[in-house]
Formats: sequence, C-alpha cells, structure tokens
Amino acid sequence: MFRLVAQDLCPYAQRCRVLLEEKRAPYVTEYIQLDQKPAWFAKLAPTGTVPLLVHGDVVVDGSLAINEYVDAHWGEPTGPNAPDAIEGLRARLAVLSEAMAIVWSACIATSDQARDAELRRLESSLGRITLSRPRPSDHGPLDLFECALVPLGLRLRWMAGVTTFPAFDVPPALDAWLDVALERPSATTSLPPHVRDKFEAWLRSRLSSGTQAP
Ligand SMILES: N[C@@H](CCC(=O)N[C@@H](CS)C(=O)NCC(=O)O)C(=O)O
Repeated sequence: MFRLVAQDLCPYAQRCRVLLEEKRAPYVTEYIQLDQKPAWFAKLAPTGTVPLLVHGDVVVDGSLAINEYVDAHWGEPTGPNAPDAIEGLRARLAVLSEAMAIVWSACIATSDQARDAELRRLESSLGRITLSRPRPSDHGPLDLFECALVPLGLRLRWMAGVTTFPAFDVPPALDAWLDVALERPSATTSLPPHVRDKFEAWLRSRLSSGTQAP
C-alpha cells in the first residue's frame, strides 16, 4: 500500500494520484494543510513540500521521483528504462513544471499588465510541450509524462472557465489531447471534488484584488 501525503489543490500531488489511479495501485492519500504542517510530516519530509510518498520504510520526495518509484514498483512500467530515454523524459517534464510555475504566476499577478506578460510566457511554454502521442491510449495507462500533463491541463481549463480571466492560446494539438485525456476517470478521481470550485473562487477573488493563497 502506497501512502501519499498531499495538499488538496497541489498540482504536483495530483500528478502522483493520476499515475496511482492509472496503474490501479493500492494507495491512500493523506491531505495536510501547508500552513499547519503536522510534526510527523516535518520530520519525514526532507524539503517540507508535498507530495511525499511513504512505502514501507521508503520515503520518496517530489512528484517526479515519486512517479518514477511507483512506476518501477507497481505493474508494468509505463516509462522508459534506458538512461538516455529517462533523461529525455525528464527534460520534457521540466517544460511542464515550468508551465505550471507560470500558471501560478499568472494567477497571482498583481496587475493586468503583469498577468498579460505571464500569459504570453505561458503560451510560449505550452508551445514547447512535446506530447508522447497525439491521443492517450484507449488500452493502457497514461505514461509518466501524460500523468503530469493532466493537472496542468485541468488548470488551463479552469482558468479559461473563469470569464474574467484574460484569454490565452493553447496549441491545437495539446487542446485536442486534453479533450480526450480529461475525460478519463483518473482526471477526476485524482482530486477531491471541491477543488475546482475552490480554485475558481480563489481566482475570481484574486482578479478582483484578493491576495490570499487558496
Ligand atoms: N518540485 C516539487 C514541487 C512541490 C511543491 O512545490 N509543492 C508545494 C505545494 S503545491 C509545497 O509543498 N509547498 C510547500 C509550502 O507551501 O510550504 C514536486 O514536483 O513535487
């Protein structure tokens, strides 16, 4: 049984839940509040961030390391095992992490001009995403890259759904991939049901000048 320590809105924790769901791995999620980290978490977590995976005596920190670990320890590996292919995968994943960081900057920007600049950076980052395949497999799990793309894609859709949020372009191939991938059960079962509303409410309040973290 894998134990995943997470925070409800964290897109990095969601990457791990998408993989656990896709691989039908046995796991429990333990949600914590980042502004009130429990003492046991502070002791266990080397960087103090979620997600954190506990598996027997093994503790794994960081979404990418966790997903590589889960992939290697449960079911058929979805990821590459040759070292150069792993390097290639990590480089592609780095683009997703960059885009996720820009999503956050665009959401918390304190002026329209600053938000606009972040959204142009986001478009450029999205343009550098290389899909594993044009559409997710109908017959097997998403791969490690695709699992990490789901939380980003959901947040792009949530932002676009907030009518007061400025428009931004998503490359058509990525948009088409998301249309299919976000219908998979793992895209919804990997999040507590209240998260979308919480994110959108926070973003709306942010746009009308709120400053609190969600
Ligand atoms: N590179 C890490 C990033 C994880 C991260 O930034 N997590 C945030 C929550 S989304 C966190 O735990 N922040 C610590 C804090 O706010 O105290 C990963 O991929 O897991």
